[in-house]
Amino acid sequence: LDKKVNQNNWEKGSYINYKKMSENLSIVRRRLNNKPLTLAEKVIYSHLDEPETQEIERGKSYLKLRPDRVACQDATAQMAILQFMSAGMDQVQTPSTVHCDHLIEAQLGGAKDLSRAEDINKEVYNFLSTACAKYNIGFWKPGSGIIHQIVLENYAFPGALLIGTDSHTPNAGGLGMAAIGVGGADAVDVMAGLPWELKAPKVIGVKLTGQLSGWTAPKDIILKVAGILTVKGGTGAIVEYHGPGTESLSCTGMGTICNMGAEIGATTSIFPFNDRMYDYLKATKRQAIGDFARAYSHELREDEGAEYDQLIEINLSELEPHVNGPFTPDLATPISKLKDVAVKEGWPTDVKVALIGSCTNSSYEDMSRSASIIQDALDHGIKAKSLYTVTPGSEQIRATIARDGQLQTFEEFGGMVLANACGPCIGQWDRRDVKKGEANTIVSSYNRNFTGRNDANPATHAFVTSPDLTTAFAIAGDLRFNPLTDKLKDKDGNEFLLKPPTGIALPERGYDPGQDTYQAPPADRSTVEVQVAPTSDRLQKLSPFDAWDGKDATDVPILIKCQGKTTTDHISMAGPWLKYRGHLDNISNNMLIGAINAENEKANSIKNIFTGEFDAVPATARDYKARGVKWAVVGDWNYGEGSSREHAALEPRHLGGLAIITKSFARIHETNLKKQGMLPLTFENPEDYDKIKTDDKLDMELSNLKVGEPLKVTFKSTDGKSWSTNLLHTFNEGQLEWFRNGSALNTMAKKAKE
Ligand code: MIC
Ligand code: SF4
Repeated sequence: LDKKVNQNNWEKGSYINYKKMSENLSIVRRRLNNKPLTLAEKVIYSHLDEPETQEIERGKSYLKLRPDRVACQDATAQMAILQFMSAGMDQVQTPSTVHCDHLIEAQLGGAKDLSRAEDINKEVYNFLSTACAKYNIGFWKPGSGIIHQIVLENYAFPGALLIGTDSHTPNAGGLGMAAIGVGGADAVDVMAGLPWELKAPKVIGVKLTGQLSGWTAPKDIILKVAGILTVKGGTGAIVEYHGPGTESLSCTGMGTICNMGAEIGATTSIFPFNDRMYDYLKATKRQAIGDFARAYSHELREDEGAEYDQLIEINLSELEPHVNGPFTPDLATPISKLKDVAVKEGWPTDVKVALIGSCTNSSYEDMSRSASIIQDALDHGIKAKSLYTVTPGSEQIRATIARDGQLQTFEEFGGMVLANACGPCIGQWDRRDVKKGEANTIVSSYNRNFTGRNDANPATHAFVTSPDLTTAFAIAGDLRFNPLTDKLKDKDGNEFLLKPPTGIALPERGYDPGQDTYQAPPADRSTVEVQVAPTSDRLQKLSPFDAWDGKDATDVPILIKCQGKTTTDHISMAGPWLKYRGHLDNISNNMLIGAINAENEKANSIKNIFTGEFDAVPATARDYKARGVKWAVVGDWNYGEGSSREHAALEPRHLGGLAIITKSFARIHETNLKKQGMLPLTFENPEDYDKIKTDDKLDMELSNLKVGEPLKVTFKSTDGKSWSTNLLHTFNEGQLEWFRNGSALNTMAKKAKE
């Protein structure tokens, strides 16, 4: 393990440290009396900052870790880098990359959309590219592809620990890496050389037996798991796949499964190192890494007898294709039941648009399987009934399918090949085929389907499934279609059954790298200037938040009591708002505009307790702020589900919020709130949620806020009555400092001065 093997082909001198990892593991093993370990534990514990002294208890201890890398995408990198700049360092302390993928809107197709985006986002791209050059960060230009594909193709390696400012960072688990989604402030810590903190995850085992065949794809494994565990079932846990069934999955297929583990709230998902990963490393010009991983392979899988906190078994030979949705990714329906369920539920059955690609499903295998289904349809003289779009995951995939013919097949079918970017997945979609408010159905191979996400139309019923089924729906144009049993009519009216998809995992002639889209940091970085114009409406330098005044809080109004699902898309919508991701004050105008007010069941309409008038959420918050009144939000289960965007925490902080009180939180959002000096609190008795009236005011004994102890609060109603209850929190001592100092960043600055 003494060899010097580079982490990737782009950076010199960032070596894979299996030796250190193995030494750390021996220390931990000794301390845990040689208890058999899961793979997830091995990867995490081998990255401990202080393996000798760190307390280690699954689900309890806060671990201080040393990630190997950091990856950021353009929509979250802006805020991360703005925060890093305030740390005053001259370069990042951990190898980092930035990827331009979220800001490209789908309108006319790949090349045109890309050049339009380059024009519209010029200021932001300039900022990111100069900041990367200045601080020694690898920069992937717009057009290079989606962060998670670029990471899998270039940076992921077995046994590594990566944090990324995007919730689907776990995609790299397909290459045996623990890749974890975080908010920008967490990334800043690691870029600044501080250890990164994570509550020691529990481990959910998913044992795969049997083998996939026919219409069933890797995606169906995670669609099924999402149905079992639900959107909050993975919270605080790493999902670890194992068993003989893992051997038959392609590396990119395993990536798909790990990617969508974000939808069940899992910290990350991971597969053991196997030959399929080796083949993928080799195909992506990293055979030396594959060989090195083979030398360390005994630590790249679970120990015999390792124990899981929960175990799920799936027999792949019996697994049916699934379709999940609408509006939530855990509503799983097997294809054999879909027709009945759709009719019973009254879902629109016309499939208006079918979209394949995204970070979840845009591998060479995905593309060739879909192309094989389409070829079958074309051979029968029929084309797409639905609109059909393709987002290749990377420039390398695009160039390879252009060379190998799949791209032409998509176009012949009537498909539109969009830029190598997120596009419609994040609402960067100039959709024109239906009017706002019109109920309709779209099907995609993406991972998320929250209300209004793709096209900002709350009446759109979005379903997620494999690219194979998405393509089959495009051919039939109908959600009731089951390609396993239902016949189609060819151009002469003769019936035929589509052949099950076929496709190869890795291109036989190797990948075509396509255009060069990488910008390495220059040798001389000292003269690079990073520019943020004071007049910009897209970028704004940050000013530090105020520290806590040391007093208990009294008469805190409830800005909004949110009803039902409140995802990060409800708290800080993406799509049209992505353009303000670098400007805190401007983006704050979208704060909670999608959340449903429990008082009137409306979005973006809340009562101002001072004026009695109903107004928009951001406007009301700004009014309270102007009056010097701090406010709280009340929420339901799994508040902040979805994205890693820290804007969902920065905005309430910026507009004068103090506490967010919910039945439970999604992990990344809870940490984001703490980092920005907010108080994420949960009900000791979830039923308390029902007792709260929207015009109640709260008193909170903040001076009694202590680690591991509940916080006493009193709710006072307008009729003079009051009741007290306990709220729980997960702050540790260091995190309480963030609250007291006003934010984690203030704490870092304070420490730097000491
Ligand atoms: C998403 O899929 O919701 C996003 C857009 O990729 C987000 C990141 C963001 O909001 O910028 C995520 O998943 O973290
Ligand atoms: Fe982009 Fe969609 Fe993947 Fe998020 S889920 S990174 S928006 S492709």
